[in-house]
Amino acid sequence: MYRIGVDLGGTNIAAGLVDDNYAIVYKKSVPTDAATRTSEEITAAIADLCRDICKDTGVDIRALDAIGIASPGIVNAEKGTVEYANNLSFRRFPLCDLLRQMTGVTRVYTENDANAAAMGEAVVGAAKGTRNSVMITLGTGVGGGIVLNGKVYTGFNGAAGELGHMVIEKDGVPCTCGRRGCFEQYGSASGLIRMTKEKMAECAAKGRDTRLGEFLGKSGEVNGRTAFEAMRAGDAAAKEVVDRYLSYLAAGIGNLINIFQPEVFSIGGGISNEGDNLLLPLVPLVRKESHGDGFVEPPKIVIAKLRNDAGIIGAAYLGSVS
Ligand code: BMX
Ligand code: ZN
Repeated sequence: MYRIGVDLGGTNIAAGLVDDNYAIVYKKSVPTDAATRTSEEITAAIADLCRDICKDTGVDIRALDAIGIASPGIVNAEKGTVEYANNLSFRRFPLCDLLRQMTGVTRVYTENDANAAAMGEAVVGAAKGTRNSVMITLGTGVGGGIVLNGKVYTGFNGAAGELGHMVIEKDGVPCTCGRRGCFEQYGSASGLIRMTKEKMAECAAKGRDTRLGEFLGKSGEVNGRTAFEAMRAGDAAAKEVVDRYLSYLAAGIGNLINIFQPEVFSIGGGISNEGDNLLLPLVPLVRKESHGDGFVEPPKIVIAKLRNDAGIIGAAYLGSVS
């Protein structure tokens, strides 16, 4: 039996044909074109992608057990709607109903992207075998997913688990959500990029030498790797950026550990590609921020396992529990 899991992002729509063991047997992606497409057009693109995947693999679309979609924003899984996703201009959008009509597949489910990723990690990834886990994704934003007793915790209205929007710096940097000082503004790749640029400007103003400018991306832009790479090359200013970033990450993760004490706390998203370079300095900082450290067994803090596939696998899993 096959399901299709769809990871709907602001830039790309990635989808995979997933088997009973939650392995992706075939994967394909298309651009989202979020800026120029309406919600209906994006849904039609998802339907086309599902049809393409079935055609390429010789699977009859009507024989699919389910389609699951991981979407950014506030998702109401019960209603099958995306209530609000600013980067996709979805507003109270009946995504599942429309996709049912467009594909003829009756079992269509949706969940927040990071919630789905957390579920994917819990089923076959870094938190496999546990009942209680928390995941954050360090990408454009900070996504969050809480798995309690084997189920994603969504709150009574579907809007829970927005872990990126807890304030860790009162009156800090304005966030797209309307608050100030959200974890997302400090823990995301975008936050790290902002801190890197600030440090470069500070060095330029003070006439201080830094090698940060030598580690830009292909397009000549600062990216999430710039500070880490310059630090590894021995640059002191870059180390200050990474240390500052890690201290914010530790504060945010420490808050979450104090609330949830999950068996596994996993970290995904672009920045998690740093692997041990991120984890080894981060874990002791988090321990210092964790209540009762030294007296209780600490949660395992790990890099997420499924990489970019977590959303697809978690979305496909939605169909088997609903
Ligand atoms: C934002 C929020 C979350 C999402 C997170 C990660 C929207 C549209 N998105 O905090 O729902 O999980 O970003 O998103 O409100 P990413 O773009 O970093 O993957
Ligand atoms: Zn916010």
